[in-house]
Amino acid sequence: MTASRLAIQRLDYTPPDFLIDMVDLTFELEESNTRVASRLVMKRNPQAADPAAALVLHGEALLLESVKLDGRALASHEYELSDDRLTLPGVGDSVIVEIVTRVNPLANTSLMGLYVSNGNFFTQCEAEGFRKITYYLDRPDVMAKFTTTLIADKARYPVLLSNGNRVGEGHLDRNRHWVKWVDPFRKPSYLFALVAGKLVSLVDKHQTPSGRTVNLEIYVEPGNVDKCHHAMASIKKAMTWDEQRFGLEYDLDTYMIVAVSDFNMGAMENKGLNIFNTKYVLAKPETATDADFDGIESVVAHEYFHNWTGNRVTCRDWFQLSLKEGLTVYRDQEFSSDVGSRAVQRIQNVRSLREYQFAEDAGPQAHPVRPDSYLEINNFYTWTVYEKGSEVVRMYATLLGREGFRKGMDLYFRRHDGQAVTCDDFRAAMADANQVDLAQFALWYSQAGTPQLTVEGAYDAADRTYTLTVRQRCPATPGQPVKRPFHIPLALGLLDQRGQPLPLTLRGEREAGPTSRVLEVRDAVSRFVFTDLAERPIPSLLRDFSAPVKLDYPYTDDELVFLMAHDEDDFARWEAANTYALRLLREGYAAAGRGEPVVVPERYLEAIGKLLANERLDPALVALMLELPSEQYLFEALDEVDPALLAQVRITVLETLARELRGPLLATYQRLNDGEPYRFDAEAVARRSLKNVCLAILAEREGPMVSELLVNQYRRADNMTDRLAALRCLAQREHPEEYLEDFAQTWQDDALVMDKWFTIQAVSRRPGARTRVEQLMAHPAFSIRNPNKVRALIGAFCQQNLQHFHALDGYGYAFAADRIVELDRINPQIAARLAACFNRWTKLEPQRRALMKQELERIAAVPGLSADTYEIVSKALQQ
Ligand code: B3K
Ligand code: ZN
Repeated sequence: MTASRLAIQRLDYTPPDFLIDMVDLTFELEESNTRVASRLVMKRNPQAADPAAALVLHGEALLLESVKLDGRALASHEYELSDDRLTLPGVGDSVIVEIVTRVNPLANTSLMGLYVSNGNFFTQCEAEGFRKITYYLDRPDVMAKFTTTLIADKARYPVLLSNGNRVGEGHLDRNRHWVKWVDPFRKPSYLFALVAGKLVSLVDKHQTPSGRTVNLEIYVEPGNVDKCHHAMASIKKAMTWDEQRFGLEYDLDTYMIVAVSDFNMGAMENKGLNIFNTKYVLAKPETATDADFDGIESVVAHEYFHNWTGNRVTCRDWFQLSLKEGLTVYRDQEFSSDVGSRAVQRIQNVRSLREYQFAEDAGPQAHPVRPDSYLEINNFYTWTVYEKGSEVVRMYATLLGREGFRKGMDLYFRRHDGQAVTCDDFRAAMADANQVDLAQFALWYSQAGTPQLTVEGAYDAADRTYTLTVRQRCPATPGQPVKRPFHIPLALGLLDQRGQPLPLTLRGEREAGPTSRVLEVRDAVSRFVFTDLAERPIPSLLRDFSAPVKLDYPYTDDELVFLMAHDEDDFARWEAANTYALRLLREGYAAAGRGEPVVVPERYLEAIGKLLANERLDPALVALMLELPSEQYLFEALDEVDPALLAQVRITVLETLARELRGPLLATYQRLNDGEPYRFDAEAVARRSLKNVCLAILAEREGPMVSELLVNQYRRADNMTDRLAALRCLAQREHPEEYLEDFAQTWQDDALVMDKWFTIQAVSRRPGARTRVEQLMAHPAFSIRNPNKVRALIGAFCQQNLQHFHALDGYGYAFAADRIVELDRINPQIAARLAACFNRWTKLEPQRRALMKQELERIAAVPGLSADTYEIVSKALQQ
């Protein structure tokens, strides 16, 4: 790591010394030598702390050709140049700066700034990539109007795109052409984008309620247009939803999406020109699973929603990242809930929140939703900023109600359209629009860690009252030893012994209350007394997961089964099944650790059997209730973990289900495996999900009957969801080679399908998986420079293959460390993401703990490590 790289502190924020009114950029695009000419119309910021400050521009890996100040070329002694800055002293109050730089996009493997992928040009500027294109005030609170002219070879780059509206084009010498774009909206540099290349497009139109027509264009490489229809349908759905739910319309004449196969993350919301990972655009039933289709719909919506929450109103500084990300995740989750099943959406979101965000919040990288410091901002695009951030936004909606939340949003846009603001500004809009005090609520932004609620219930028969005592505490996190109590919305219901919902009337209330309500927990210990109850009720707590907390209530097994069957809240029904399954897995793990057999209680088997038999239930919900808590979730629930034992216990439980519930599982599978041609709609997706969960459980037992089911499904499927579900199971059984080869033969030319093939092998429990992963790194479809490939093969092995990654000879850890060091030189962001597989080393049993620590130390000692990887590894070691 470069020694000059110091942590940036939130409290050090100062307004910029200069502002930029207008930027005029001209790119002469050539693969290894692109010329960038920039003309900045600037003025001093009246809010600046130092009215005589020098003009300091950010810049990295640039070759500076010339600088002019108000038309006068500067000699090299008139400015100062360092690795990451260009300093111009003695600048007046308003000034025109003209800079020419050269960059090498072909050599840019970091995929930040301007780079080449498959012969086409792309940019990625968030968070600080623009400074790799030209010298600039590369910070989100400097918002300017951009004009961009692109010049390139006509034949190689027929399509030239940038933000805003296309205002002119023409021909030039040497077979070149130019296109000029003007973006009428002020924006920070992180939202700048350009694309140039040989691309084809799918086009459509959308009519806004105010009567404007928006052109919709999706650009992909030739041959892929037939895979863009779902993405196009998703844009239109998202536009309509935002108009109806939040009264927000799109503001430019054209909305463009471009798909690229080399991309660090999912997608990027550049103004008017979103750039997407191909994974979140390209899909047809033969190549994409139902989960892929859902992912596309929600990422397309997410990026579109950023146009208001992120672009029109942006972040003052990067510590406020959750202002746009938490809010936009909340918006995309609400969209998915409204166009699909709300309960299923909620359960899936909560499941990943618990698996990944709770783990992050309990480990060495724990940070508040609004962090206080960072070495490398790209490390803070985290589960906490995104998913916990979205839970924080959701809590406003839970506390204020749907209408109150809408009032807050309206006020937020009225006050801040066109501005760069803070999380406090958002909270103030919510509070002011509803005239409520949200001061204590601010702790959700500043305190890290997952609050723990412990709830007790006491029934007083004489008094006919039921008292709930709620205690909250929050564990210490790095730099935050002591926490104050949070303001927590706790949604709940009470059921009578027959499963009927009871009216919830708090002591002092005159009228009987509703059967579900939200309590506001504000103190370390809070008590709520419900009156007029004829018998001891069964509480249904944290309905709809009303706050991102862990809740502990001493349910008996019988009560959990009761809630699974009767709760009127679908989330709570699933939660009861999930709690019961977690309980039996923990007990199984403890038993296995003592050398005793793993037992699955009869009571649980019976409850699952009943679910399977009940054809009136939503199959998607039954599928979710049937799925055991993941290995990741279980890992977090245990101490001194032996990951191999954990994985084995989970398999033993699945085998038991496969044996004891063979009849009902098979019957359900056969009922849903109806041979109907593929359809993509909610009902068909739900049926496939339950069918394939049943199949996966049945496949945990060897035997010819199940093999035949798997092979038949693999061979006969007319869609990727079913084919992949079968292949995934086949890959864990004896002799999967034939099917894996067949799959690769069929799909060798489809990069996204080959990613699935890599992952299936990377997560295999079969002996020899690790050798296979090494062999696959040499496969022609693999490239260590492509982030999707790294995630599909190396990431999947290190994060999802518990048995082999945690092998006791230390092979997996050494393999991961080698790859992290290798990747760090190619693409630091991807290296740092992979390094997260070492975060939880202190939770392991002593032998593996020592092995992992050794590898972390080895990485930390590598000279010239990027700030990205250094930050993750050093924090992991500090715990
Ligand atoms: N805003 C981008 C993420 C940028 C990540 C930079 N390292 C995508 C999104 O959240 O919509
Ligand atoms: Zn986002």
